[in-house]
Amino acid sequence: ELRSRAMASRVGDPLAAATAETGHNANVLIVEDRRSSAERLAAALGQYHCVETVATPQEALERVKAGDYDVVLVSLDLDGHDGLRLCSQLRSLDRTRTVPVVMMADPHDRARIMRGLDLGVHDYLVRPIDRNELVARVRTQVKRRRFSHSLRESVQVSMDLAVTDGLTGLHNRRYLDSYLGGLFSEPSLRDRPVALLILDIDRFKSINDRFGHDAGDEVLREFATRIRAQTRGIDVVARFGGEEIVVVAPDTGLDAARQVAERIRERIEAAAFQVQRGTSTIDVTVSIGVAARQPEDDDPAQMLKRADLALYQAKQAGRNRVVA
Ligand code: GH3
Ligand code: MG
Ligand code: MG
Ligand code: MG
Repeated sequence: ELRSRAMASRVGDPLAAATAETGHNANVLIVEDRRSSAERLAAALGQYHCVETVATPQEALERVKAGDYDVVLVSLDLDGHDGLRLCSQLRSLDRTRTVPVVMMADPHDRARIMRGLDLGVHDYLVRPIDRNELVARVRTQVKRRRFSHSLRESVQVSMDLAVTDGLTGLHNRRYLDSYLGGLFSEPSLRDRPVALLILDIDRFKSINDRFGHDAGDEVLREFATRIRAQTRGIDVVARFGGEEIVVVAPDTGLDAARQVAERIRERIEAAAFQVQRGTSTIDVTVSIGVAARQPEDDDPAQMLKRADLALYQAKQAGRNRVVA
């Protein structure tokens, strides 16, 4: 057990506030079975963080489900285990999906690194791992995670039925409005970059007409699931209207948001939607409007308007595209 100090990680705590600023004093889990490598990583990060090391995916999952980690580093070269599978599990389990994951891989392993990024893994390090790069990348993930915590707490909305959409399980409009309001009214958040995506299924009325309203509902649920799989834990995904979904991405600029949107667009188009227990297969495409907060924005309305205009342009230009 390498964890030496019990770190306070709650927002409102002076230590946590300092951590949010510096990205230090975090809880880091290293999943690495090469002893010398694990020791080197722990020594480098141990100067700034509480570090624990485990050697197998099973142990890693147990720890992450039970504990409060800010970052998990996963070796893709575990003996007899699939590190990528662990990354995928960490990204998909409700209990763990908000924890940033960083892969560690050999340079010849580009293909698996790419697959990991596709799975939503946040970052990666190529061996031999440079000490400074290691520290910097971990710090970035810690800051991002702490920022999202403070975001949620300062906005003061809880996950309950009043703020959850019954069909998709996403946040509802009410949550979205409250969250967006917080981003603009909370002094500590006002200067942060924020991006917003509005996603609208193309020709959804004709899907309802051809396959029925229940099949349409199934498409909406799968649409929501695919969007969630392509976004980070800290992004807020909300049902905006009938078949429109909004993604709010904190600490994200316009270019990065455009890339996220393009990735989602591809994922919707790439595989047909199976509905009615696999008896119907429906090709679905989505149009996406993207906007980023601008310094002169006083409230969310302007940003929403720009995203909505971009969506309109995407529809006008022929659908199945991203406009930012
Ligand atoms: P486009 O966006 O490409 O312009 O065409 P569209 O056919 O998707 O047009 P529009 O966005 O105006 O229509 C959305 C349709 O979505 C209208 C409504 O019948 C349907 N819809 C809205 N909410 C639901 C829902 O909860 N379930 C189902 N099945 N359909 C819904
Ligand atoms: Mg619509
Ligand atoms: Mg519309
Ligand atoms: Mg539509």
